[in-house]
Amino acid sequence: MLDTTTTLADVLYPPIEAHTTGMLAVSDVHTIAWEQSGNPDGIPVVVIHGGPGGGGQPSYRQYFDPEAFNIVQFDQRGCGQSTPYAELEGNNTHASVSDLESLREHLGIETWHVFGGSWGSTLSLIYAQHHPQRVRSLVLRGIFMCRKSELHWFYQDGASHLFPDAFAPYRDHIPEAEQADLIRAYYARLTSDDVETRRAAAKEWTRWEMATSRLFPDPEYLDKAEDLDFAVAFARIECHYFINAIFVEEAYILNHVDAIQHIPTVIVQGRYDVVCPPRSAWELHQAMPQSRLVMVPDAGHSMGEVSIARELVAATDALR
Ligand code: STX
Repeated sequence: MLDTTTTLADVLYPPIEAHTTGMLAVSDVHTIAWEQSGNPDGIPVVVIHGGPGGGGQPSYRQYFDPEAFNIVQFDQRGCGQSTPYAELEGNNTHASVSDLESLREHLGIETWHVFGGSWGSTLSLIYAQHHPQRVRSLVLRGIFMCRKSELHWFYQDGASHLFPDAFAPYRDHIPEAEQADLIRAYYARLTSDDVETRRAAAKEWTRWEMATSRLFPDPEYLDKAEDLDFAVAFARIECHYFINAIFVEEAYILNHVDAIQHIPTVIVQGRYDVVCPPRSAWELHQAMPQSRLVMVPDAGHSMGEVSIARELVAATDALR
């Protein structure tokens, strides 16, 4: 039965502060912001945020027992507190994999658990495929392998059938002549020299994603799109990665799954996730028969949904 009385606070650990923060220069251009919270001597876990371009959040700390874990978070290139803001140069999947290694070494961590949802699942998987010996386990949510079919589903024709009302302003921001390839049309605007053009496009792009992230859309969540500082980085970086097919071959993750077969993996997937529909989680699980797939019957895409959060906490508790 649908549980409407349990709140997020009931299933998460209490809010905590970071005990250490820093900035790490990772290239001539980019510096990434990082933090540690929880127990400095605890079991290391790194949180890989979504988007790309979404940035870390204080609430992500609450998915881990703070007595047990040394919780590491960082903002990927160009977003959150990382600098320069919304920069696309030198911003790609391979750079993010390399940044994870730079940060791990900087913090003196040998191996860590890797926790990521949505784009965070994409990057977690590709990181593990490049550095399997560094990954103790994977806890993944809302699987996104960023194949053409997944991008077409969400940004062009698919999710639009379920959320036609939210899709209309996203589509109609683009003149009809360009609507056949919305990612391309948005890319042109998000990389325009005109700041107002960039901001207007970022707002519509981000609204579409926020409006569709939960089984029961949350108006507070939609406000994220009104925060144009967030939206510009989020939309620009996402669109840049997608127009470049995340800088890897099509179906890279499935084609390289053998490298990570030995890594204990839990997949938490919302049944009604329309941003990253369950087919990808299912295909990953089929390709990794030893993974555990938890299909959450009453949730969409967001880790802020109670039943998703409950399963994520159960998964990290089991690592202690
Ligand atoms: N992008 C999905 C994704 O990674 C296709 C994502 N969607 N929303 C987010 O991430 C935030 C929660 C980081 C805003």
